[in-house]
Amino acid sequence: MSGKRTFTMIKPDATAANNIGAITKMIEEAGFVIKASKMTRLTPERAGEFYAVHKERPFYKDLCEYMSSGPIVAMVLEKDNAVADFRTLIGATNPADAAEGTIRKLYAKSIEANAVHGSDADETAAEEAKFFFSALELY
Ligand code: IDP
Ligand code: MG
Repeated sequence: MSGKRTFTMIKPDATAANNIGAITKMIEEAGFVIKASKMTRLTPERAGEFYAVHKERPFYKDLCEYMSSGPIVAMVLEKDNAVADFRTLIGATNPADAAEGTIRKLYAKSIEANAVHGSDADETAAEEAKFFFSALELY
């Protein structure tokens, strides 16, 4: 049984391009309810902690620098089948491979600066939500 929540960030390329509203509108129109939302900024160290699963990858250092280059908007989203449906809404990691009409196809700049994060499983969604929000905020 798939869970009802996922976690996303609107990434620095999309906040810099003034696309917070457009992306949030797509998320809401796709049926997701925003349960928590916070505009904030990561240090390179904190970005490294968030993406620790990728620490052996060649793009890790660049990714941490990019993710700390400007503000992000962290959100917890609710919908049936949230994780999988959100991955469908955002499209492939590389915008060149993303399906027409997806958030990354419309707004991503590159494989790295790809507009949005989406959790890959229910368990990681819960961990990522806790990375940004207190228990009181995750009602
Ligand atoms: P995902 O965000 O679609 O789940 P992951 O493989 O988990 O993709 O990678 C995490 C993030 O790392 C991506 O969203 C992207 O910002 C960056 N990234 C992934 N692969 C590459 C790459 O080959 N070059 C540069 N950055 C990458
Ligand atoms: Mg991922």
